[in-house]
Amino acid sequence: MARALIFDVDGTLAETEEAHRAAFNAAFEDAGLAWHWDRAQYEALLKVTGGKERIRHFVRSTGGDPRHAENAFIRALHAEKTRHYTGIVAGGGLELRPGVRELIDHARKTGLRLAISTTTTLANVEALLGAAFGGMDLFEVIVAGDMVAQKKPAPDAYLETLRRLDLAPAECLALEDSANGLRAALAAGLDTLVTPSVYTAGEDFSGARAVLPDLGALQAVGWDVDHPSLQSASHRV
Ligand code: XBP
Ligand code: MG
Repeated sequence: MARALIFDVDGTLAETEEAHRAAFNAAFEDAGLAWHWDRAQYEALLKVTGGKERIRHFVRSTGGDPRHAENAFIRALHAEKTRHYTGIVAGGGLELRPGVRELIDHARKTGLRLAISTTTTLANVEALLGAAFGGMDLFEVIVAGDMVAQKKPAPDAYLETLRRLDLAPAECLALEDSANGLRAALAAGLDTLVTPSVYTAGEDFSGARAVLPDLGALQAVGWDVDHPSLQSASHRV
């Protein structure tokens, strides 16, 4: 029986990655770099989680200037990217995915605890939750970005979330959109419900408890996150 829901952010709460891509490209332009990530390139780069890690991977895999792979350079460039991204989100540039608000309302009414486990920067979570819910208070635990040693697909963020909730994996359900996120949640011992997003639709979600087009589909089972019918293959997209 689930006692807490642990949400991923990017791709799960909202389709954020086009805003991230725009923010990366704006930061590159500001810095006078002749880099521009198009959708196809970004889809491949998303396999590397974390914006700073993604930039470093891009520089190294394209044989770029080694100075562009140094920590201080990447940190400064990524801070500009975060400034652009939070500006887009605070300006109302994103909407929650279908069913997200309703599931969170349902959780509050039924006493299910709420947490966030994400590789994105904490300021990005703050901007999104601020725009969508007026603040971060609904979520009693938020583990984000560099708060853990290793980003997804490592289980660190989920393990830290469980530690802070003081709950066992069997008492929680993870909500994810990507194979990297699913691997992280499974490695932490969590049942995981996947709602694929625009960039992750073709990924392998083996091991997920269910794969649904979006969280609105949970309405069909009365928002019962423990409902056995969710295990049915007919729920796969
Ligand atoms: C999301 C990410 C993040 C964002 C960018 O993965 O990998 O890196 O793309 O955010 P998940 P930052 O949904 O699995 O958490 O630039 O702040 O890292
Ligand atoms: Mg995600």
